[in-house]
Amino acid sequence: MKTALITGATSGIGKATAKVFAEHHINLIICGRRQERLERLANELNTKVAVHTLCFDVREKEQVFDMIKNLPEAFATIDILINNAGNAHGLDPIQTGSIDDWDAMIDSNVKGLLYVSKAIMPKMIAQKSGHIINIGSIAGKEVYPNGNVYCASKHAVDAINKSMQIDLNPYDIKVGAIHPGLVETEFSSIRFKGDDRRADEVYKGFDPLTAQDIADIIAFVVTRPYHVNIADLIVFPTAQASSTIVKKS
Ligand code: NDP
Ligand code: 8X3
Repeated sequence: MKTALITGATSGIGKATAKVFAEHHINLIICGRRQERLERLANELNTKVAVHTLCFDVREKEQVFDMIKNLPEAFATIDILINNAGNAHGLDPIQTGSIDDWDAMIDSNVKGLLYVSKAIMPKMIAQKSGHIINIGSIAGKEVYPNGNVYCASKHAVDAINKSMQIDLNPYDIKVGAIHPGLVETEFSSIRFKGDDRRADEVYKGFDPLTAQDIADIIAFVVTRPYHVNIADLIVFPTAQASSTIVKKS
């Protein structure tokens, strides 16, 4: 049985992916900062697969390396890494954006993804196999008004994904990115700092993607034969044509 480590498994895309992976009999290391949510999910899934919880902030590099280094023997071999943890914080013009928001996005979406990858890549190299999926965004392919630093963080994920493909190529490690458009999760509630009325507006008047839609695609990607690597994938709801073009009723 394979083992997957999923960051950001307490909510949205990461949580849905953990559930779908359990259906595919993939053992799980589920990560996030909210321990109660991790425990609840582990209790739900541990009748199907082995589940280990890791509660840490991806921005805290010592924690990241400590947690991954000290995994119990049964979870020490990681076959699949889903680099999913991340969020947008704020939606402001660059000239009035909050430096704290910028730090949070760069530190979690970019540096956190790098720390987790750095802790796991040597294991995959030693195993001579592994599969890394980086969750980017359409915001990593385009920029949109007021998206500035979030877009920059996801452009960085796009660049890191391509770089990983090149640098890990000699080691037979599969690397790919999935770049969703609008997915209804806790994402907008976090972006708007708990203003759920504003968050709900984002998904009104069209059918947004669900976390389950992305999880099903991730499951498809990880269940291809080893010689098949889905390297880069943009996924929109049908109503969306770009970051700024969404057909709403
Ligand atoms: P959610 O807010 O529902 O989930 C975000 C997850 O990331 C949570 O589990 C959260 O866990 C975790 N997380 C955030 N910051 C940290 C941190 N510093 N340390 C550890 N974990 C962290 O949003 P989504 O599921 O939508 O987002 C998942 C990914 O998908 C993100 O990278 C996002 O940028 C990307 N994405 C989302 C889209 C959307 O429209 N929703 C579209 C394109 C990409 P906890 O708070 O417990 O730590
Ligand atoms: C999340 C989608 O359009 O808000 O990455 O940037 S968007």
